[in-house]
Amino acid sequence: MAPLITNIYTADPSAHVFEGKVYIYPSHDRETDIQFNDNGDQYDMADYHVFSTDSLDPAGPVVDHGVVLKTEDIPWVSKQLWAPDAAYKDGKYYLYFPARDKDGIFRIGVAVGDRPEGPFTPDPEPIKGSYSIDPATFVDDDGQAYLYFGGLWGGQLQCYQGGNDVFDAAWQGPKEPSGQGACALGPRVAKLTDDMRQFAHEVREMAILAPETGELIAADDHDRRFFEAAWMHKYNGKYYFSYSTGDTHYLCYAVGDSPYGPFTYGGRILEPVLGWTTHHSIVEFNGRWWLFHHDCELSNGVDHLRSVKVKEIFYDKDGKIVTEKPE
Ligand code: FUB
Repeated sequence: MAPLITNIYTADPSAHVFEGKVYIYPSHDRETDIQFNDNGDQYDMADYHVFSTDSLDPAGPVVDHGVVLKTEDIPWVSKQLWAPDAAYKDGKYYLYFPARDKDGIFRIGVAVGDRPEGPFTPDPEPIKGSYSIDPATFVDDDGQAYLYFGGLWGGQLQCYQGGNDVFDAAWQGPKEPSGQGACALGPRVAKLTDDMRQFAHEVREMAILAPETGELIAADDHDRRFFEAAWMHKYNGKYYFSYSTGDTHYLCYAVGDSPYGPFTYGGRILEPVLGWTTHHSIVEFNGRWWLFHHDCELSNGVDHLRSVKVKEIFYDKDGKIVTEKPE
């Protein structure tokens, strides 16, 4: 399958339908001479572009709306503009993005615009109480917005085992809980305030349960435990939380009855692609469901030079996500 965007390297695509078009909010990968490591330092992105298209079948053409936000414009940021997402509410568009603050700690910021393609003006401070990476927004049918986030290793989620306000620097780097009896760390969620710019309550950890036991997925279960790349969508009244398993390179999903969970592991959406990371979004467009993701084919396998792709996905009669159209 050919990349959807080829004029620049792009990754972590968050797709939304706004004004009848598909808008894509990706990371903008760039070449760097930073040494590769498992902390992800080589993912040294410095701005965001927004893309849009009218058509996914056939895919494109895709319009690049240019730079909509950059590091220099955000007072609290030092570096690493990682995977963003966007939301619409009451006539405004909101761009959520993770980045390291001046102390090297990942926080989540918000920037506001009048149009889906920006430009976006950042708030001067990150969202109070935010931490880690990969924000994903979800606006439920009743208009309530939620922000999901979290990522292990370079994403620093494992540094908050003592609570939302306690950053334990000793856990920095490619580390996570492990061993007999240890449960995987859960992704995080908070409702957003009506103005979409703050958390409406203390951040909560979500539960992803193994279907065979009803217990939390084990920390050592790297084929199924949450690593990063949170995404939420709703199908037939159920909440589908999807994510990457990181070092085992799968995209998986889990299903629940509430936006807070608990969620029960449901299966894989995408097998490993070329490149270390895998990250996605799922959106309905013209009555069909689409998986946006990335791989490193265009850069011949350079992990931090990725390209966005899209493919159709389906549901079987039990609501399981499948990649082939059911009979
Ligand atoms: O793009 C930088 C990081 O790589 C993202 O935040 C992760 O999800 C992974 O794709």
